Parts: sequence; structure tokens; C-alpha cells
Amino acid sequence: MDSLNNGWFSELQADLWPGQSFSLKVKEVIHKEKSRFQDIQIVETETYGRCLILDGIIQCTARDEFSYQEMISFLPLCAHPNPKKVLIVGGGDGGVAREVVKHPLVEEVHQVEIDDRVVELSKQYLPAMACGFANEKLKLTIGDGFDYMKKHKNEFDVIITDSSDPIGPAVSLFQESYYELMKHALKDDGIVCSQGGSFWLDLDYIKKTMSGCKEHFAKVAYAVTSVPSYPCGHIGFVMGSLNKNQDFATPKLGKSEIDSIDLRYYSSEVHSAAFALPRWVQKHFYE
Ligand code: SPM
Repeated sequence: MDSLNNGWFSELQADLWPGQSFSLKVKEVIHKEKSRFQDIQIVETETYGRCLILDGIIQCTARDEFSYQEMISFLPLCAHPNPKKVLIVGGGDGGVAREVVKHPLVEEVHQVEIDDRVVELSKQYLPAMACGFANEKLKLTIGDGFDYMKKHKNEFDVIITDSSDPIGPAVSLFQESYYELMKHALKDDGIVCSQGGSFWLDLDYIKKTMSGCKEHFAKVAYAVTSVPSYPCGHIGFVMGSLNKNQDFATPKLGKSEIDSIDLRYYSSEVHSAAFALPRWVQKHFYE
């Protein structure tokens, strides 16, 4: 493993986070291979449990994955009044599917993931996340998200893009043309939510992504969550709604219903707080 040094894995990505690197002490390398699309590593760490690494970047650890998976799922699902039919693009570890199927109004979940090896290895080594694939609401397609959405018009209430970072092929998932395609696949009042990077690292990039989203969506917002194993311990989501009266920060599912769902991070209060941004970020994105 390139970035394993004296038993430490270091996330060295000079293009994405210059001059800094998060490290985890590794107990054991469980699996590594090169799929058709990427380098895949699964390691057992000293303090974060099992960890999935794609192309040298941490995707999720057993200790903190629930924060990301719950928030990227429940922010858009609860911002929508009736999220019956959901599309997940990416999310090969199964953690987002595991969360989306918990929403009481969700009837069908379709997921399109390009790399079958991530799915298979997650089933084998990350069963607490991959259990999402076993749910009867879920239909998984192995293929390209762009091709999939071109074939589906006005179908989904919510589209969630659980992507890796904007480097290599994933760059296209942050561009305006991707938002146009999602709009095509969404119903008239649909909502999208995508992994959007951290304002500590990607302030201008997020603003650019939001501008691309604004070209096609009446309302756009950025919300945050805390994930200690991501750079700066932080990540955000770019959300777009086709409903011009959309109020993202107020959950449409009642508090008592939300409280009855088996969740560890997301709550009605956390939902609203996720949209509160520091002054300089608020100004940069919205003024
Ligand atoms: N289902 C979990 C997959 C996680 N996908 C997002 C991974 C992002 C990792 N890098 C974060 C860097 C933020 N600037």
C-alpha cells in the first residue's frame, strides 16, 4: 500500500488538501486490489475500526460513517414532503441505501454504482454498511449514473449522489451538466443532494458547484456534518430543489416520527442546524 508507512495510513492528496494529511494507525490490511475503475483497500485500524479506502482516499470508517450516511440521506428525504421513489448514484459500500430505506414514506430505492467490486467487497468485509443492499425496497444496477439517468425521465422524488472527491472521473459529478441530467430524471418538485466537500478546503469549488446547481434548480443550499476521518473533520452537501418555495432547513417529517427511526446522528434539531453556516461562508455562498 503506497501510503502505508510504519503501520500508519496517510491520506496524501496534494491536489485536494495541500500541506495536510489525516493518518490512521493500521492493525491489518484486510484486502487490496485494483478494480477496473480504482484502487480498493480495506484496512482494520486501531481506533476507527474497519476502513474503506478508494484511490488512497478514506471513504468510510466503522466509527464515524453513520454521520455521513445518515445526513446525506435524511437531509433531502426529510426536506421533501413525500419522498416515495429515490435514486442513489454511487454509494457502493451500501451505507446510504441502509439509511434511505429507513424513511417511512420511501417505497422504492434504485441505486446505480459503477464498480461492482466495491459492492462485492463491502458485502464481504463491511456487512454493517452493505446490509443496505439486502433490503427489499432496493434495486441495484451496476453501471454508469449518467447513462442510467438519461434513460429515466421525471421519475424520482429525490436523487442522492454519494460520490468520491472531484478528481479524475468523479469531477463530472460536480459539474453543471450533471445537475441538468438530475433535473431530467427528477419529478417536478424533486430534490437532489450530493457530497459537496468541506468549506475549510473547497470554498470556491463549492460555490462553483452551487452555481452549476442554480442553473437548473429553483432553490440551492449547502449543509454540513462532522466526520472526523475526513480532512478537517468536516464535509458538506450541495442540495437543490425544483420547488421555488422550498424551505430546506425545516424537516417535513414530524419530530416524533423522526425520533422513532433508528438513527444515531440525524434528528430534527440536527437537520435545521446543518444549514447554519459561519458568517464568512454564508456571505461567500449566498451574497
Ligand atoms: N458511503 C460513503 C462514501 C463516502 N463518499 C464521500 C467520500 C469523501 C471523502 N473525502 C472527503 C474530502 C472532503 N473535502
